[in-house]
Amino acid sequence: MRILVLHGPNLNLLGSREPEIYGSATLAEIDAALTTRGQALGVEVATVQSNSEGALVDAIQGAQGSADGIVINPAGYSHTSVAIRDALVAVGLPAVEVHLSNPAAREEFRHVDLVAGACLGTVTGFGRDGYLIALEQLVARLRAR
Ligand code: CA2
Repeated sequence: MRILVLHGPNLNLLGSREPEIYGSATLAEIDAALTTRGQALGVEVATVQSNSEGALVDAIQGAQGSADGIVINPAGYSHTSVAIRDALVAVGLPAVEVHLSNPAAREEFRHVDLVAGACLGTVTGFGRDGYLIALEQLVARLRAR
């Protein structure tokens, strides 16, 4: 089983700024933890970060035929991107959305999430652990199919 993990814009900055909101783990540390958890679960994990909406859409389209499911933190695009939502619906792969912080407890513009409805579920507010929860839940649901 292969899982694609997608990180959206600015998440490459993790660990350098705003640790009180996003935690102190770097993206490389999160990716390493996902790879290790993937090995324990017996699944292959591939990770991609992009600051570009189009590149994220391309990666979602490219997952068709090469991955069984998607974990995605669309970051700021969560609140604006019809294109990412449409891509997830178009490929039809099961996806789980993750947010390090809890957008519902933050500014009002973060309360709108255009991507959530294209996902099986969303994990918010648990920092780095949210990615691991999302991976475990996605794998469990794929195995139950
Ligand atoms: O909580 C999350 O995971 C978010 O997806 C993070 C996005 C934000 O726009 C969403 O509302 C919630 C922002 C990612 C920016 O990441 C940074 C990391 C370090 C320093 C500055 C930004």
